[in-house]
Amino acid sequence: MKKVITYGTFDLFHYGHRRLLERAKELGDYLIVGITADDFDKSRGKINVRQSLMERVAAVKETGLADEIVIEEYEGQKIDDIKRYQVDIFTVGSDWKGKFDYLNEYCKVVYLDRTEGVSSTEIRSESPLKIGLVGSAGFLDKVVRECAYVNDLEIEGVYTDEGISSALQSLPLVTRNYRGLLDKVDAVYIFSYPGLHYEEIRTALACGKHVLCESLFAMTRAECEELIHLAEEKGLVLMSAVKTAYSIAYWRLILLVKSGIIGNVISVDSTCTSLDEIENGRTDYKNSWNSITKWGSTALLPVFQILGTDYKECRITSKLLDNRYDTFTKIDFVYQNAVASIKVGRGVKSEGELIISGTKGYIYVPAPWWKTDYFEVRYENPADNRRYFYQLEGEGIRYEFLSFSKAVKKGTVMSNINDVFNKAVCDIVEQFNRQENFNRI
Ligand code: C2G
Repeated sequence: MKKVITYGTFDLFHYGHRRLLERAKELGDYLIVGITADDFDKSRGKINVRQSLMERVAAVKETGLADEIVIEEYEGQKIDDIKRYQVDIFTVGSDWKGKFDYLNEYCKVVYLDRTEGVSSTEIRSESPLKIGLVGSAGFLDKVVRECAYVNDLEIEGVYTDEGISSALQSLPLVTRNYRGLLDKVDAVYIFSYPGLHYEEIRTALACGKHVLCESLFAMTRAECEELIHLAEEKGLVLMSAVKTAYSIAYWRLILLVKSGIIGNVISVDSTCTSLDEIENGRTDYKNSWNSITKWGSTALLPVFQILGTDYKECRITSKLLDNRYDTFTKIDFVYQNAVASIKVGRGVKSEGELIISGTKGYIYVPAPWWKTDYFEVRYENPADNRRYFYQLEGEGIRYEFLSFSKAVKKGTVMSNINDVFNKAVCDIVEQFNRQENFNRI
């Protein structure tokens, strides 16, 4: 019996895939199809896969062409499979010509002509989500570059009153007229100063546009709840853009903690600092970010996602430049069975690490933890320590936009950040602004 093996993602199964499998089948008597696992695709840069592994397996199964299906999970698995299943022929489309010649050492390698005129990427991009960028040009320049990796969205324009870079200049629409931008797009990404978010979100939702907004939605819990309710009422997606939440390493860390790998969590300590110039020399929220608004959401992410938001006590201590601009803030939380502490600062430099302490061990994430691709699970016996590494491209921005575009397409907010978190962050900023539970140093 002549055994043939081929591999693929097979996302949004189409006739190019079918033709490949049909011709692969004709090469022998028994066809094994290897389908890539989600993580394996992500690790090799295929982040836009729309369907789950099980959906893709079902699509291949329905063809009736595969005698056996295996899941491809790691680099080099092809050699293991060829040996394990005693394969005679490895085949793949001609777009891979030359890439698998090394397999000639183990079996015959056949490249089959790729079917022109169809691809999963083209199918995904058939109705791209049109996005408008709002706010600070410097960061938005990075966003334009990151969005190039996300198939099914297009950046239609930018609304900013700052000088803009060539990347932004090349967009179809560059305007100082917010409504003018909203008329051209399906959704907006807001990275303006925090004091502008509430109005910009409310206007966008009122115009029927989905919103991805950096950090916090509003300066008070009530305003945040009003925006969330408005989005629900209009069937729109309002999503928080704390890019750390979309990085694979961070998300795997949260899942490991919840699995009990370090026992019960007793303490979460996170630090985020950056020595920055005060924008425009002004300290009001409509012209600059202070420490609590720039770093608060990120630093609070592991605290609220691990320990929740039902803390019993919260103590805010800040070093203030004027009545509102904090150059450094420390917040201490007391929960029923745990404590937490965050330190954020735009005028102070510290070690930006995250430490999650548990009854069996602890997790250590080195600085800058908020864009890490690596963390350690450490125990009393160092021999038991485990290290985790997950490739992170672009600090998580492209994964954040991918999650946003998927949420809009599916009409459900599948964000890694829920509204309980969003409200709790606004609540903390409100307490800071009212100087409630507050110390000044
Ligand atoms: N294919 C094709 N014609 C198309 C699209 C895809 O012949 N229009 C072939 C590809 O060459 C591949 C198979 O169909 O052999 C599956 O394609 P994809 O799902 O895009 O996955 P890909 O990553 O290209 O698969 O490690 C090997 C790779 O996994 C090959």
